[in-house]
Amino acid sequence: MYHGNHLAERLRAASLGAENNIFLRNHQTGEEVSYKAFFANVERMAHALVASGVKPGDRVAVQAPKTQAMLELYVATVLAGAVFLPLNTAYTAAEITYFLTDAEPRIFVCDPQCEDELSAVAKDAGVAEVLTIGADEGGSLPERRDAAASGFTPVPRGPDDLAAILYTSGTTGRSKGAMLTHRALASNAQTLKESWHFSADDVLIHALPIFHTHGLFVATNVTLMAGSSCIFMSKFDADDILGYMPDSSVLMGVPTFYVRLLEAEALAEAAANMRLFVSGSAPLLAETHDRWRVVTGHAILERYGMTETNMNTSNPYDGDRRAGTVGFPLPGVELVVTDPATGAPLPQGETGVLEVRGPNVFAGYWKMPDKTAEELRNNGFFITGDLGRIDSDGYVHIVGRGKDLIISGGYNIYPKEIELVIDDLPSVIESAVIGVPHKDFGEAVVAVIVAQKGAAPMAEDISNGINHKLARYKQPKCIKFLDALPRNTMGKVQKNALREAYDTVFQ
Ligand code: MCA
Ligand code: AMP
Repeated sequence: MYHGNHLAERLRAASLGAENNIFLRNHQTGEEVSYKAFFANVERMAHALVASGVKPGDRVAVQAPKTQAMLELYVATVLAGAVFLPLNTAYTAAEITYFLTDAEPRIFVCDPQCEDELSAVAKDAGVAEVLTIGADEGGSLPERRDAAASGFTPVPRGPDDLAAILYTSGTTGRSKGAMLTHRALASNAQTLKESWHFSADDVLIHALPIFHTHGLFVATNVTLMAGSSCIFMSKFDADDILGYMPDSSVLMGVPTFYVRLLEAEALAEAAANMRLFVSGSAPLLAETHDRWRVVTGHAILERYGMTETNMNTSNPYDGDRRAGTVGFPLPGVELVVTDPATGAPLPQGETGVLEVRGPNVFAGYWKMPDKTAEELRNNGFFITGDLGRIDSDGYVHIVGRGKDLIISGGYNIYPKEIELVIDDLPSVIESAVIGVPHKDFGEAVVAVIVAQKGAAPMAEDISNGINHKLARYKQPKCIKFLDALPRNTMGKVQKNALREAYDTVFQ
């Protein structure tokens, strides 16, 4: 086993001696890319980054389509000792402005189609250079890669050096950059590879976006670290996935993937030879787990993670994968349940806040020492904000969220961010944003609005007013107007009452 510290070297180690094995089959182009070809491009890409002035510790920000070139950029950034900072492709220019200003990247890579608009944004944020990667694998960065020399000696990095920053929405409406070290990412990928029995024989169906932990670190790092192959799809498509299943072994997805796949008649036959189905990022309904088992004979393996911690718990590979639970703490991860008021550990079986400690935990929030101190204890435990309990068999159950968070189709949405934008509209006095059950997305966003007297805006006016400020997936799928928001005696908006009132709007 390879025990180096450098994430890029760890990701390459398994394929050394087996360089002609296929790393990636590109759904768009049909091309098969060997490990040798992939890492040759990574090395050239690293030269191109250095030629652009990227130095160790510099951030490389990217909002680009899911492509092989973007994966190369990820590994090349880490190889060059820099810090990879991927951004959701749904973010608007207004949202990108915040990230670039906060993270101060050396370069920003975007879709050529957005180059004009985003170059102006990047310039205002003080970014030195803007490069592009397009959905067709072209763009100015791939051009520079192809012109660069081959071979690249990894820039030495220690286990505590940063490999990536991933922004995660915040309760105050301001996103926080989670600083992820070489140790955190490499150790978690190694643990998952072993826990889920990944090997060079595996073929993973990769249909998740690569700007979040699930698609980038869980799916991609584990594939690379095991020397496995992946079928690289630009986005989720149920029919395409069913078509690939007979020649694949593993699928990783958010619960919406499984809900949608269950609608297909061909599922049972397609899934017959699969080895493993993994779900995470949001709660998988026990009903979905049970139906999947009945139709395919497979028990979906549910696991639990966060941007700040990578993966914390997993149902067992061998053993009972229990519906409605997220399994056991992964090897090396400690998980305790604490009293939300005092922070003291609670007796086994009681419900409280989940806290985790281990090599997987992040190094803190970028440029936010106060936030870091609030959530990361001196003793190394990270306060997740999730509410849970451990049952008598040791299985962890997530029973709710202490934080005011909506998870829609695996994307996290903080109501405060939406409320701030809606409240800013001239016709609005105040708003409350809630998540309610949705068959496809698990939860979906509803905005409840109190309008100015006499203004009487329509739902359409609100949608038009926020359209350019918020990514589409964050925008309310239902808008309701009230004369006043329900409040308790302390004056606090009673979101529970609103959730109850609008519980069935999508049914
Ligand atoms: C798309 N739309 C959504 C979502 N996705 N609305 C709410 N929630 C969503 N998740 C909207 C679009 O803006 C668009 O709206 C309409 O739905 C159709 O868009 P389309 O792109 O066609 O959607 P889709 O392809 O059907 O996408 C649904 C999806 C996708 C496949 C569920 O959202 C997805 O891949 N989700 C995975 C997210 C993920 O990777 N999360 C991991 C985070 P309009 O028509 O109005 O324009 S990492 C994490 O959470 C932790 C660490 C962990 O444990 O993994
Ligand atoms: P993120 O902001 O992407 O880091 O989302 C992390 C959050 O997703 C966690 O704090 C949980 O609330 C939620 N989450 C991830 N996996 C699961 C799961 N299997 N079950 C329930 N919630 C989950």
